[in-house]
Amino acid sequence: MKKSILSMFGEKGILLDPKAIDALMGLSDAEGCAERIINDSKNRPLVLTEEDVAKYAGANPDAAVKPARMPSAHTGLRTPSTTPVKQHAPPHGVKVLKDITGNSTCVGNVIDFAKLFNDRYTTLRKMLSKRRELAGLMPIARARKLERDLRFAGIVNDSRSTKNGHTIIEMEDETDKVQVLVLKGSIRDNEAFFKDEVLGIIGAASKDGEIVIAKDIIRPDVPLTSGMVPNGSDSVVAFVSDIHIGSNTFLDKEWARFVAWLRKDPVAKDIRYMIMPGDLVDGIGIYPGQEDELRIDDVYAQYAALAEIVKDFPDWIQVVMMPGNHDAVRLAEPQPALSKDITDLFDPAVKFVGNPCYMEIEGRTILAYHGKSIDDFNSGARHLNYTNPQEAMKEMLKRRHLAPVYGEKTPLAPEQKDYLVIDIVPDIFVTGHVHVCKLDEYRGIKLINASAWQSQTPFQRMHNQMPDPAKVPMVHLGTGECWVESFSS
Ligand code: D5M
Ligand code: FE
Ligand code: ZN
Repeated sequence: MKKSILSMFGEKGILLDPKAIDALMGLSDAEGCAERIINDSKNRPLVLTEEDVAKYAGANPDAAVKPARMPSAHTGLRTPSTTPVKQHAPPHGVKVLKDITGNSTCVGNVIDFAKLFNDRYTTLRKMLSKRRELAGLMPIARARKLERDLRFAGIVNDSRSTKNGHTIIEMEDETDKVQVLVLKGSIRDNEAFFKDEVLGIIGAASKDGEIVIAKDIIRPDVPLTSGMVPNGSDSVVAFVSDIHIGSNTFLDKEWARFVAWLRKDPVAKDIRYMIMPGDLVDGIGIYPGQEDELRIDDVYAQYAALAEIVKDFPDWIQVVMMPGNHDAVRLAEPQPALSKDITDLFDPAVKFVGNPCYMEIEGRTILAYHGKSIDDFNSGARHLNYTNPQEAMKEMLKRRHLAPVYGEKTPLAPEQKDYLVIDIVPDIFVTGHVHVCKLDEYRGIKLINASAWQSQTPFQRMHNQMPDPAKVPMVHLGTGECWVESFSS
C-alpha cells in the first residue's frame, strides 16, 4: 500500500517529508487521506509535512490517528525526536578560509578588469618562478633579446593552429608581447592553451626576436602530496549538488529515498557535514522557455521548498549551501553567498558560502566550486567532455585557476583580486554543474563531481548529455576513504 500511495504522490509531483510518510502510513484511512491531499491542489503546501497529514487526516471524521509506529527493523534509527543523545562529540564546524562574500570590490558601474588580470598574472607568475625548470625567469622584453634558453611567464592573449598543424600562442606580460610557436608533436598530446591562462615558457628566440620557439611549457600545477594522511576524525562529509528544486524534472522520489536513508542507515550517522555546491534551485528566467519546465515558478517559493526539505535532515548534519548559475545571486564569478531575504527562509543552522569557497573542516581543506567553467574547458580542449568532468578539474589544478577563460560561457566579475586563482592547495576539490557523479584523484587531491537531483532536461537531451543523478559522493575526513551512495531508481 505504501508503494502505491507514494506513487500517487509521485505522479502529481508532490514532495513528502519522510515524517509525513510515516504519519500517513500510521492512519487507518491512509489512501483516503492521500486522495484528499492530492485533490486539494489549491491549498496543499509545496512539501507535505507531518502536521499537514494530521490536518488532512482530521478532515475525515472517521479516520483515527494511530500512535506513531516505532520502526522495529531499525533499532538504530537516529532521529532528532527519538535520540536526543548523540554518539559523537559536536562537530568542529566549518571554517571558511576564503570566499568573496562581504569582500567584493566591484562598485557602481566602473568596470575595470585590469586589476583582476594583473592580480592573476602576479600570483601565478610567483608560483611559476618557484618551479626549478623556470629558474631565472625574465620579463618578456628582456627574454626575447636572448637567443637560447630563455624563460618567461606570460598571460595568453590568443592561440591558433597554423595550416601545418603547429600552434601559435600570443603572449603578454607587463613589459611586452611575443608570439610563441609550438611545433606539431613537440609538446605532450592533449595540450590545450586557453585564452587568459598564465604559462611559463622555455624556448629559443628567432634572430629578429619576433617569435619564440617553445621547448617546453610549464604550468604552475599543484605539488605532489601524499594525500589525506589519517588524522583521527570520525566524520563523513557528503556532497549533494544541483538539486534544482522547482524544476519539473526534480527527482522527488529519489530525494525522499535519500532523506529516509539519512534518517535510518547506520552509515548516515557519521555524516556530520553536507556540502551543496550550487544550483540549489532551478531559478526563473535562467534560459529561454524555462517557464514550461518549472513546477514552482516563484524563486522564493523554490527556496522555501528547499528550506522545508532540508528540515528533514537529521540534526547532526551541518549543511553548507553554495550558489551556482541557477541561483538567485549575481551570475558573475566569484559569486557571493545568497542574500539575507533568501537565507532567512532557512533554519539558522544552515551555513551559506560563496562560489568558489575554501573551507576547513576537521583539519581538511575543501575547495568547492560550482563548475560553470567546465563548459569552457570542454569547448576548448579536444580531450575534455561532459562525461568526465574530473579531467577538466585536473586542468584547473594544473593551471591553478578555476575559470581562466574570459568572455565565453563563464561570466567573471571585475574584482581587484582574482578569487578564482587556486592559491590554497585543497585536500578535496568538489564541483557540480555537469550532473554526473565522478570520483578521482590528482596528485593526492580527491576530485569529486557531485551528481544532481534532476533527470535529463530537454537542453541536455539536445546536447546529448546523459546525467547520472541521485548519487551522493562521500569522503571520510579521518581516513580519506571516498565512496558513492546511490538513490537512483
Ligand atoms: O547545467 C546543466 C548541464 O548543462 C551541465 O551538464 C552543463 C550543461 N550546460 C549548461 N550550460 C551550457 C552551455 N552554455 N553549453 C553547453 N552545455 C551547457 P545547469 O547549470 O544545471 O543548467
Ligand atoms: Fe545544474
Ligand atoms: Zn549549473
